[in-house]
Amino acid sequence: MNCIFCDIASGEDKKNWVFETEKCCCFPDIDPKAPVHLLLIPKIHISSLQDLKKNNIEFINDMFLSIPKITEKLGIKSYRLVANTGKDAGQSVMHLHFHILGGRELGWPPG
Ligand code: DGP
Repeated sequence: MNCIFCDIASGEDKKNWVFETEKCCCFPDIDPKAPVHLLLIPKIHISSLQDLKKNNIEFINDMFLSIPKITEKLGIKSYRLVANTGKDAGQSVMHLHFHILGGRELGWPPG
């Protein structure tokens, strides 16, 4: 399967990574929408939140537990977590990812 985030998660080039565990990794978005714009992904292929199963939930647990560690490490006190799910919601990479956005005031509701 050809998946850009699986390629990244393989860890061949970790120089931009800001955080990792055995199950997930976090790195800057290539097209940042805020001063801080990170992507947090599982190290296995899960297409989207719609693809969550009991047998992959440990990856999601690990991702959620990583979030406060990442934001603390980067000194971000306010941030937004986004998981675009499906084409109409703006998901362009079909490998589950959380956007972590911060470093400026974020409007609500999002577009
Ligand atoms: P989404 O539209 O929610 O599926 O977000 C996908 C994000 O992934 C988008 O903000 C751009 C980012 N992205 C796509 N390809 C790459 C890549 O090769 N490296 C990095 N760092 N980010 C990427």
